[in-house]
Amino acid sequence: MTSQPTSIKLYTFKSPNGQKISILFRLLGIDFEIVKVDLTKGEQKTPEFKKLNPSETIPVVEFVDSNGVKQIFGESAVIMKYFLDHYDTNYQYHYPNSDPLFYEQYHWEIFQAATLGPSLVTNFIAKLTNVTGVGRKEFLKRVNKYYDILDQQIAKNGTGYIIGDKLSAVDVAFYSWATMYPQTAENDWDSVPNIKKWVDLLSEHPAIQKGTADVNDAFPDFSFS
Ligand SMILES: N[C@@H](CCC(=O)N[C@@H](CS)C(=O)NCC(=O)O)C(=O)O
Repeated sequence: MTSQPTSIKLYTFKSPNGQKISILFRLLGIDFEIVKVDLTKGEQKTPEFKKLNPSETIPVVEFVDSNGVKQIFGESAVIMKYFLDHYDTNYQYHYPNSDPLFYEQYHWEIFQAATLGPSLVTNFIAKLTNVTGVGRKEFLKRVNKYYDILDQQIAKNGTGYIIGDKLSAVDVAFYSWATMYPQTAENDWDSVPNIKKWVDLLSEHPAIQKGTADVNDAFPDFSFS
């Protein structure tokens, strides 16, 4: 078994990308400390934070690896891969490269991190800054299109999960984004019945509850609505 990292810090905010990692940590039984980065105060733009992640985004992890080397990096998909490789060595929550689902899992994880997530954020910022007209309609159209793709995938897979027949890191990647469906798609749950059923199923899981609460409890005064 690969030896494990120590002194894990998660730089995060009460937002979907932050919750993605705290949920994964809870699922894998990883001890970690939350370092709050308040995006509403621009704390992601300070010189200190930019040394950790020049992209000025959370999540970022800092830890000491099994060779005693300090590691610091961002990008939620990479953070997930690192901790799954080190803590899920018997593949309870992801698929090895010998599995037919190996590339499909990365298809969905990258679709979340590179396609659905950024579209939601762009639309959300457009809404906050009162962008109207064709631009705004286009952003919203994309958001709804990507949620529909997820809804259809859950129906097509037919097991209650996004891929395969077990809860996996793919479900974790989408969960915190999907719970914001009414605000981000500006639509009601009836439009995505398969996502709704899947959200309800995952919401019962203790690790998902705990990982969501970790981040929410750290920022009690902030709400997206
Ligand atoms: N591709 C990055 C996106 C991270 C991201 O956009 N994080 C948002 C919060 S959900 C953020 O930190 N935004 C701050 C900003 O853009 O100033 C990832 O998956 O980690």
